[in-house]
Amino acid sequence: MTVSTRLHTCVLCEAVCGIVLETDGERILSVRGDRNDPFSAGHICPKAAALVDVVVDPDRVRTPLRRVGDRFEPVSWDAALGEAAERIADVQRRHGGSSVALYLGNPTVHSHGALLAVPFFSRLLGSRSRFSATSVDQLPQQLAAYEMFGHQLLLPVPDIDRTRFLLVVGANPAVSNGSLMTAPGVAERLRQLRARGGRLVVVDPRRTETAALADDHVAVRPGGDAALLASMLHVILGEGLDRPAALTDRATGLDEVRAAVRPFAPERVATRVGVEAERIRDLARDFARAESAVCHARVGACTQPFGGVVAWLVNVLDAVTGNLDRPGGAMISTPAADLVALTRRIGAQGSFDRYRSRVRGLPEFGGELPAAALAEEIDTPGAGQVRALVTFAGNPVLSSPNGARLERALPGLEFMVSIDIYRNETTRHANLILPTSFGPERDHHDLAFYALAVRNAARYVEAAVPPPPGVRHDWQVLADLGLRIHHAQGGRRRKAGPALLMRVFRALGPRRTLDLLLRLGPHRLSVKKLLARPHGIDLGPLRPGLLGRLETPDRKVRLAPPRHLSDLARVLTDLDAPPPALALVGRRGLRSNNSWLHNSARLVKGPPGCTLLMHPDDAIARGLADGAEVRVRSRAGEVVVPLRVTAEMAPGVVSLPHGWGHGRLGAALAVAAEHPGASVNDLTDEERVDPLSGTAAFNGVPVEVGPAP
Ligand SMILES: Nc1nc2c(c(=O)[nH]1)N[C@H]1C(S)=C(S)[C@@H](COP(=O)(O)OP(=O)(O)OC[C@H]3O[C@@H](n4cnc5c(=O)[nH]c(N)nc54)[C@H](O)[C@@H]3O)O[C@H]1N2
Ligand SMILES: Nc1nc2c(c(=O)[nH]1)N[C@H]1C(S)=C(S)[C@@H](COP(=O)(O)OP(=O)(O)OC[C@H]3O[C@@H](n4cnc5c(=O)[nH]c(N)nc54)[C@H](O)[C@@H]3O)O[C@H]1N2
Ligand code: SF4
Ligand SMILES: [Mo]
Repeated sequence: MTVSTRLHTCVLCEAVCGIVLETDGERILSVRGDRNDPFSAGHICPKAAALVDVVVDPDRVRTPLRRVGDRFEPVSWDAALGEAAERIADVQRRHGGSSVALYLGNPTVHSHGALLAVPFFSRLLGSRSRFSATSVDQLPQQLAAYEMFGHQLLLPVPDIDRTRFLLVVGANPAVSNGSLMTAPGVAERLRQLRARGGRLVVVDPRRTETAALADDHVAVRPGGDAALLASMLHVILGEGLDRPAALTDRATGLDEVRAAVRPFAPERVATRVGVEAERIRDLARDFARAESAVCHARVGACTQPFGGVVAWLVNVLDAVTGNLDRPGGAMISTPAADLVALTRRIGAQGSFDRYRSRVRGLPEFGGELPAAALAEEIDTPGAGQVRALVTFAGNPVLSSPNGARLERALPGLEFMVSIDIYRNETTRHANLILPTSFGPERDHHDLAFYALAVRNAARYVEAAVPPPPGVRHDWQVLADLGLRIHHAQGGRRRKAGPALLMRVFRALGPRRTLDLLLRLGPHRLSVKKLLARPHGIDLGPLRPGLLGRLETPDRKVRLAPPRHLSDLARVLTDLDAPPPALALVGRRGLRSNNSWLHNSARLVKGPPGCTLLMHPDDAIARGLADGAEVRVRSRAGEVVVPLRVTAEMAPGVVSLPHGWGHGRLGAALAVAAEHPGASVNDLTDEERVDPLSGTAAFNGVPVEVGPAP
């Protein structure tokens, strides 16, 4: 056996760690961090080893499968693609284009081939019923960027390597490894921030692993962030701590913001926020007076009832303190392939509320409807009902709010096709499963996450091992299925353009397409140039540039977008709402990746990952002991899970991770079935959304907890 080493990039999270794989040509034998990658410098996390496990997993789908009764049988690609296209076109003929829904899951963003193919695929499908993980994740941040900066991908990245004050709101980078902030080895970067005299403050109802690294932990009451940020702005603008000079001629709406935050005095919000007024005042003053400061908000800030307002106020806070678009504050990356320019060219700079979902009237964003509405669009009869579904790299049964309702709805579909590497809780409902290659089996350049990196960097790696025989790349499946659907629809003239572009893309392939984008990009790179520097290249620190790239009509930052501004009224009303006895929030585990790495034996071994965390006072009040099985109930449903009693939780708040709930009949995940856990999304409520953006409000769900029956 000849063993060689191949360089690759981990595709499991946003940190894009460079990795060195040992392979015998077919299999991967080991994974380690690439110390010569200038960006990740050898860092990896425990999940990286699971790359190997997925590649060789006996449960992986390696041939197209067709469901016959409760069983799945292998079929040829030709038969599978032909049948899928015919059935989709048939449903569309009978019920209209939007009767076929599309759901794109998180790993889509980790494959440049898929990212390039998806826009053409969507157009060829021709449906307004498009959904993705965006609306269970970062949508509020994209909406704020769209409204304030004119483009949904002008997402300011915290300059964590230079800032003097990092305020983390509803994020746990020590475990998640950073999100909308590509920062390999982020825990070390946070330690360095403190080592150079900077301050780290974490706002989270749980004393998280990140809070443990911080100077201060602010145990906010779930959903109290909007009031907290508004109050900080009240103090900063009221005490003249803002730096208006930084915004003169570059922003509009400061007076509206000033007026809007006036009712949010610290004394007024303290109860709702769960923090004393004096502490809010100090936090505001410290942030404003710091040499540089930046706020990093993520999932806990977005997936809650005020996610839209929070994302907006975060940008406002950075802006009025003079920290928007300057070193140590928030800036945009300058990636090798200019994603902002590319998306603008294809008309994808963003859009909001051009139409609404049929049943509940939730707003469209960027051509998509909120995932919280998917189940009701399937199970509510009437004109425009969704009758067929295409999923790509997603597991919405476990990842969307009230996944149990979605699960009940899926069997009612006339047809479902899933493009995925596993037969899991969602794809087991499909009539056809189309498998794809996986990370190390394809070339990789992180089109999406270099655009969100805390330092400009680039790396292009070639496939390290071949995909299993007969398995195709994700972009090939999207291209072939898209073109066959177009054919089955009768080759409509209206779609001649997208069909031609898809054929050109199919012929060029992602490598040559990307090469073009790199050559046109700001660093004038190419695949060849990147391959000559296989460990990746450093393109320097973030530079100011956001203000020069604004796409608002007047090229100014819109500090007070009307819809955000008026949504503050809801925050004000909420100040007096009584808290639920227990509010459920989410978390992530270091050895877990959303719903799909639990089939890796080495990641699931050890203590159970799916436990309910509860403060000792709450446990005593309910007579519950550490380790007991407890029943958690919400409006949507109930689950039974083991309890962990810990003072890291704020009283009144319990925490359960998502992505569990395996072992369901018909799924083929043998290891995961032995460590099933329960799905928190059988408790979360599809009716709870941030009404401004339509984003799922996973956090703050009222629950009752008692002994398991
Ligand atoms: N309660 C609660 N729910 C949440 C969250 C939360 O914090 N709390 N977080 C939300 C967030 S942030 C996200 S991003 C979503 C994720 O939600 P989803 O994207 O719907 O689900 P994942 O669990 O990421 O599932 C990814 C799927 O992609 C497949 N896959 C992996 N690699 C590939 C590939 O290369 N090609 C193809 N074709 N398939 C592949 C896997 O087998 C799996 O089926 O979950 C959300 N759900
Ligand atoms: N190990 C691991 N890493 C991952 C993932 C994974 O599943 N496992 N998933 C990846 C994905 S898809 C994403 S999007 C990122 C997410 O990355 P992060 O957002 O950094 O990760 P989370 O752990 O979801 O952090 C959310 C935090 O919000 C807190 N929270 C809940 N409700 C509230 C609230 O009302 N206010 C405040 N202030 N905080 C609240 C929770 O207690 C939690 O600590 O992680 C990525 N990285
Ligand atoms: S931090 Fe993220 S990118 Fe790095 S090894 Fe872990 S999962 Fe992979
Ligand atoms: Mo996510």
